Amino acid sequence: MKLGLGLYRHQLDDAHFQFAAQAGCTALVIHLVDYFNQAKGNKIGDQPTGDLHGWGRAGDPDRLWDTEMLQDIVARAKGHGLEIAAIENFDPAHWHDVLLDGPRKAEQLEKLKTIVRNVGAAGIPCIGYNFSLAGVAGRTRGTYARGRAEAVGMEGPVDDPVPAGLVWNMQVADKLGPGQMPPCTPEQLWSRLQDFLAAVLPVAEASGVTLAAHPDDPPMPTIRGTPRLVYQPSLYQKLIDLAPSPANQLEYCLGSLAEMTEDNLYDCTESYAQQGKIAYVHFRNVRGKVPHYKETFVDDGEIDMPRIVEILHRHNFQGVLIPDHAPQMTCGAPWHAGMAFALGYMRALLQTIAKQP
Ligand SMILES: [Mn+2]
Repeated sequence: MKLGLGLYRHQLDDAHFQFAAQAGCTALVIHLVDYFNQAKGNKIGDQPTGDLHGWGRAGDPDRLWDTEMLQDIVARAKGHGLEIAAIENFDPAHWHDVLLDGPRKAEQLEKLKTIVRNVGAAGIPCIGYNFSLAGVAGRTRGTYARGRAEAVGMEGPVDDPVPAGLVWNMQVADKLGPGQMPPCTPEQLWSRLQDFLAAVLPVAEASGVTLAAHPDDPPMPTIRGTPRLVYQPSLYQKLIDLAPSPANQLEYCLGSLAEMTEDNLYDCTESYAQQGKIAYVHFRNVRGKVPHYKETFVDDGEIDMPRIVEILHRHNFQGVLIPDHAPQMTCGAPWHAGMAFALGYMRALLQTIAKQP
């Protein structure tokens, strides 16, 4: 098992690479989507939360992530002893009609194939994605964590409709509205996922890239009137069975899974680890379940984290653990302190388990 850190687009610089290396990381998971671009209600410096207008403006639909740009990041990280283990999330600008089943779907599936080929050519082995219409939306921010540390949570369902032009919680049109996102049934959304996997998985396999699915965050059956796919742990099995392929993998978010209302997290982790389907792990902790939960410090939530590490170790999991989110610590560098605390805890667990047979 490797220790890694997730970095947002604006953090892909030497100072953040050095910070990761200093905390004992050997891997990074990087975001290339700029969630904070032109965003009024989305404060930079922590994970994006936004408001009912979403996060920021999506990227340039005609500018795909090219191999040269990716190789530059790989080389700069390597200079700090870090591998790029995965890219997290596609840009809604590149795949909104894949999610919506819209008129540019065929064109955008080709774009995704090009991106996957470029990622493989740069030697990056994984892309995490979240097949979702509303995206990560409907969460609140408050002094929820230990010592009144600022963290993210949910305080009841959020069913305000999604305005037209907002997809995956980012603005893909020049302005939002008039009107709303077209309606979609759960069956239609599963069918769209199947179309995506059928088109892109063969290219991923040929490119040496795995596609790793994040569960829904927050894991409600619906958010903002749109259906969700993986809002119970057992629904991950449906996603696995939908497209048998070694490249069809999971971005295993412990926090989101623990926020779900059914199934046993430890049994599910056994099952998915045993199947070899866990690409990498979002190693974070929570208290409560949807629609009322709070993110916590990694040692302070309801998940028995050492037990999770023991299960992964027993199934010879070789991938990366990253903190995902951490509460902001009260000091001059709230994000850094929160991450350093999580990484120190994780490093201790990994050193301890490495001594087990
Ligand atoms: Mn996550």
